[in-house]
Amino acid sequence: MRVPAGALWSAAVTSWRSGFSFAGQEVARWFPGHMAKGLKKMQSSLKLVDCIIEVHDARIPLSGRNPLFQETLGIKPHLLVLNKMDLADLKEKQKILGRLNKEGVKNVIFTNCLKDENIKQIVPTVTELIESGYRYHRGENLEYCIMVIGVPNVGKSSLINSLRRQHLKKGKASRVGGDPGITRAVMSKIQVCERPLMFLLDTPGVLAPRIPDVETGLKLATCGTILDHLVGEDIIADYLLFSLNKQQQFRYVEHYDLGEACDDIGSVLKRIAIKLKKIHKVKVLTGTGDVNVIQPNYSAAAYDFIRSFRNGLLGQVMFDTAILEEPQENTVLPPE
Ligand SMILES: Nc1nc2c(ncn2[C@@H]2O[C@H](COP(=O)(O)OP(=O)(O)OP(=O)(O)O)[C@@H](O)[C@H]2O)c(=O)[nH]1
Ligand SMILES: [Mg+2]
Repeated sequence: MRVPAGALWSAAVTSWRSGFSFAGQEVARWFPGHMAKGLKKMQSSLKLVDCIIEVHDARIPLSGRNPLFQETLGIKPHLLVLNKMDLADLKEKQKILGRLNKEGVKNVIFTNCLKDENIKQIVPTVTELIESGYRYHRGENLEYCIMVIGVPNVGKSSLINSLRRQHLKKGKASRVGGDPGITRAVMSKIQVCERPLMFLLDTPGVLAPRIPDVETGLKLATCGTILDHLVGEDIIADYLLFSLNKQQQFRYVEHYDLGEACDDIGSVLKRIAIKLKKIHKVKVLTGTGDVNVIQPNYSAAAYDFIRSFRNGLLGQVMFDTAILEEPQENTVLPPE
């Protein structure tokens, strides 16, 4: 389905695929079992910890968090940091906070660790949470120890580095990277603040061993929390295109100079490949022998499409809009 350039911004919602076909997708194989090991180690470090900061991606504020965190680590004060706010469409921020509040998540801060936005709110919030906790007995202990947890690649290590920049004017202490699985083990304590004296424990990203549905898995994958090849870049690219069109986020059209928005991933990748000169020779066997045919490199185009999105070049998005629109238990619906 194609939409002419002139009608781009007013494209009717009904013009797009109304749903994404998840047929043939298998969630289970996306999740490596070894993450249980990280969680065990985190549990055993828990006695050292005064508070937990859970970092999650602000583009999926209501989905994809690991329920095991709540079950196994839920006994400590908890702050949810929704990071990468620069990449998220936060028009419905109040609704998001309301939903989280209903789920019992009362302390939430939106951050951008690349630009240190809202980072200064973290230490005072955490200090207050710890000191107001009924278990809190300061005694002789003059330092706070906080564990940073979350699914892979959401910015846990970046948050630690950002706090150090803000409070200590110090450089990186924890390795950061664009792929999931950069932090491999629960690390030793890293100081992030002098007054109060605060240490953070970095941890490896841990995905839920079971996710509730394929769409949640695809949201996590599109945000870069699952290694791309486990899901398939073609599928991630298609889900991304579906989501961008559904949200009428058409920045990709301009970015790749496509002229018009389109809901068909094959055509979009073909045009991206040609635009970026990502083409390759493929041998085709014909009746008269082998012929070299020049073809668009769809994988290279999908790679660029996904990376550009993750680097914020294709605009801000909110993957959980549909969840926000679901009627709530206490919502009184108007009479028909
Ligand atoms: N746009 C944007 N990118 C961010 C932000 N915070 C972190 N990143 C990027 O996200 C990627 C992952 O950051 P990390 O800090 O390594 O994430 P992590 O959660 O420690 O990842 P693992 O150790 O693999 O679980 C890196 O490329 C960071 O530069 C942010 O606020 N905005
Ligand atoms: Mg890390």
